Amino acid sequence: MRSLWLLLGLGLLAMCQVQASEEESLGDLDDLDLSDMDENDEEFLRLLEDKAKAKDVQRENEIASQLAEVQHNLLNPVVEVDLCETIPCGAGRICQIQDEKPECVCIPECPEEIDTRRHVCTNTNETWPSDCSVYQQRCWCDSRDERCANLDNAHMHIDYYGACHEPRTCDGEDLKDFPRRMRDWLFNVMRDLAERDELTEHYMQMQLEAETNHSRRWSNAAVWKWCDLDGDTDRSVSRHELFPIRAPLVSLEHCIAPFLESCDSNNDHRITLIEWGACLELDADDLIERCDDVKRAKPHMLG
Ligand SMILES: [Ca+2]
Ligand SMILES: [Ca+2]
Repeated sequence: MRSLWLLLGLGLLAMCQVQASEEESLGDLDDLDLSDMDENDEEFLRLLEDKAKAKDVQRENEIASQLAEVQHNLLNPVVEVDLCETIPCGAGRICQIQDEKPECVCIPECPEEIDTRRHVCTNTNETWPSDCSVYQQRCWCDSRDERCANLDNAHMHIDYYGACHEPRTCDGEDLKDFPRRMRDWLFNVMRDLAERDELTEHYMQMQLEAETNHSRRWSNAAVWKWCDLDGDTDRSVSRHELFPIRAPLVSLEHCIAPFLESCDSNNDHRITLIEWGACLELDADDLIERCDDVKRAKPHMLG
């Protein structure tokens, strides 16, 4: 392969040389004022020849140094390494090269959000224009940047999507009916994902089972969602792991927050599969822990 490139390089150089020497000889002829010259003046011809020789040597040297460069580049290819690729930065931070070292810095600018649906409400009950702006603010406070509005913001997190609003109370009847609605919702989400071919083979099977076996209809969807929420696969869902289900729904479903609170029946900030099933009013015997760990190990395979 290298020799092929070398040949190509040589070919290109040879073409340049021919073109350059053609231009030069034309230039030399143009420069000559033959009217004052004696054609037999040997001294003149010798000078002309010397000049031509000197030019040839100069060109030869130029070509030799260009060739040496081509050869050097072929033997020592410059591999560009993106140092930032190896550094994962948390939310609100991006990687920048500083003094030739990759470093995570606070994201300098967040996209301007006009859509009010992108607004977020934080646990401090403040409305921010976007999740990006919350993470950026947290980063500034964390790194004692002067743009930090309040040092407490270093611990701020998104409570739910949408502007902050007065919490609507979830009264007895709504909360009583909520497990049934939640089961329905989980089943429909799983069915949608299956139709869009966005489940792993393992969960596809569980979905098919839920469609065909009535006793598995709710329990398979419940097990799937519980496995899905358990991001670190420690077989319990922490409050933090509830974020993907809680944050988008709080504005729409005023009962979701009290419902999820109620799931952690022993109040240890973690929801086991048994607790999850009980809170969805499912029979414990129907709940079999069937998480697809292959999905966890190779998340990129899922596209
Ligand atoms: Ca977990
Ligand atoms: Ca618990």
